[in-house]
Amino acid sequence: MTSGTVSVLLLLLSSNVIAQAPVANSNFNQVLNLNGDMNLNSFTFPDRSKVEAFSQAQQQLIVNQNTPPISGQQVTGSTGQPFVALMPQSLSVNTNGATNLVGGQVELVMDPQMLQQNAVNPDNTFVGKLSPDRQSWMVMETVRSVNITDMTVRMVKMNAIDGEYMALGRQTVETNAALTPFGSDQTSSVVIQGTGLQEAEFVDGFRMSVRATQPITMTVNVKNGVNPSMLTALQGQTPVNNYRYLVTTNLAGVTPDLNRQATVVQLPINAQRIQMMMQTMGVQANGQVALAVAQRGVQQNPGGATGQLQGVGAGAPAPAAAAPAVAAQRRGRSDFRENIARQVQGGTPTTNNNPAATQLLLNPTFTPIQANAVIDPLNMRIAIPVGQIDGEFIITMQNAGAAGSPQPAAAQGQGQGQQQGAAASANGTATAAEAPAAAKPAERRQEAGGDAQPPTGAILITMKEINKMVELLQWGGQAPIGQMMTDYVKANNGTS
Ligand SMILES: *[C@@H]1O[C@H](CO)[C@@H](O)[C@H](O)[C@H]1NC(C)=O
Ligand SMILES: CC(=O)N[C@H]1CO[C@H](CO)[C@@H](O)[C@@H]1O
Repeated sequence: MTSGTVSVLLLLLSSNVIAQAPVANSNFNQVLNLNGDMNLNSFTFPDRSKVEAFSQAQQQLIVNQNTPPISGQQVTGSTGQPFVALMPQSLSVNTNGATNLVGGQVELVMDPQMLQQNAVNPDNTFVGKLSPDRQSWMVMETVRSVNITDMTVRMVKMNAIDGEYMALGRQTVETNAALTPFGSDQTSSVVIQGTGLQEAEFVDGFRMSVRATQPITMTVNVKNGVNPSMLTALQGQTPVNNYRYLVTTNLAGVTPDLNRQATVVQLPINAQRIQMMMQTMGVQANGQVALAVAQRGVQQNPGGATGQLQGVGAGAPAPAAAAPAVAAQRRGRSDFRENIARQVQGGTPTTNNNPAATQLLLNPTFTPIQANAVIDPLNMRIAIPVGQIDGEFIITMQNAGAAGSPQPAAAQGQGQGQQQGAAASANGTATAAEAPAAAKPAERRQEAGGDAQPPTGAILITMKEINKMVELLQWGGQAPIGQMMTDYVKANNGTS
């Protein structure tokens, strides 16, 4: 939809709104009664925002307008960005601990002028709820409802409504899933504004959540194959896929003191592929594997030119700095050694001698990321925080014995683990025969065996869980309705 269409829509709407504006029956900053008799409680406030709920218990409610504590750009839970606020003030809702609400809703009124000025398609409007740590507006797509007749947006289906809410608009051309393409050029780059937490999701569900204090330009690309020589530092872990994610930013692996940056990367899990690999590995029905994320980070400049690097993150997000960085990353592994040679000789392949460009060599091997990993079974992703996002990422897996038993993976002998992992690896990657024998000492896992804790950086996933994920996929993430009907009819001798 063009902004022209939006303005026509808005013109039509503003006349509607005036005609149909509901009458306020409640005031801000007033204690209101939520009846516990399962009849609808409906409160309309002077700005036309509305709070509704059925309740199983008698409760009290107080609603206020607030100055938003964070900007409308800081959003988590959506696929795309950027976001803008569509209300001058946020709405805070407080009850005396009501958790027994039924069909709780918060309805916010979007400012038509803010919609128009920011060229936001009304189909791209959301209610953001302030996260518990007050760092982002959380968007929940499954509990979102937009009424483009009265220009309201709602968060629905809540059992508890306490929180702070804000109407937000996403400035993307796409509605619903707004995914970023893989690529290494400017057209597929994501701009992180550098004012808080922001997210972007790529076409396969690979997701980056970045909190930065300075602007960052970022691209993500996929690279075919995982060379066995890249796996020598892994300790029995096998790559799940036969490709790597390559993340490149204009910071090019340098984290200047100016930029306090933290990132959570989320890698999608192909449940069917993992199920098949687990079967190939001989994982039993009560067995499990440890999934982890490994990174091939950027080699730190041996000369340590950090003195000059302070400027990298400063000022405007320099596309000029990003371009040579991306170009350098695009060069294949064949250029790897030449590149080193050039640097050793003191030469530099970039035009303006930008210090960032000399930081782009990746470590030869993947190493497991040592941080707390979390599995998101709903979106089928593994999430892990990283301090440095430039480089390549892969998901690894390792047989972890029977579910609930002591964790044997960490106790495995290194050589043995290496061979087992390599032999069971996905196609196109190492086989036991090809894997270089003289592996560098791998980073030791900190946890010794003895309890059912997964090693740091890994999450345990059982055969049962993977089977459930595959079944969910087959039925579109829902209860298998058709199957249930068929089974029910069969159980009733076809008479139902
Ligand atoms: C959407 O807005 C129109 C106009 O105010 C109203 O008549 C209608 O009931 C609203 N729909 C819902 C589901 O609230
Ligand atoms: C799971 C899978 O596709 N395995 C194949 C890997 O490649 C070898 C030889 O190229 C095949 O024999 C396997 O069937």
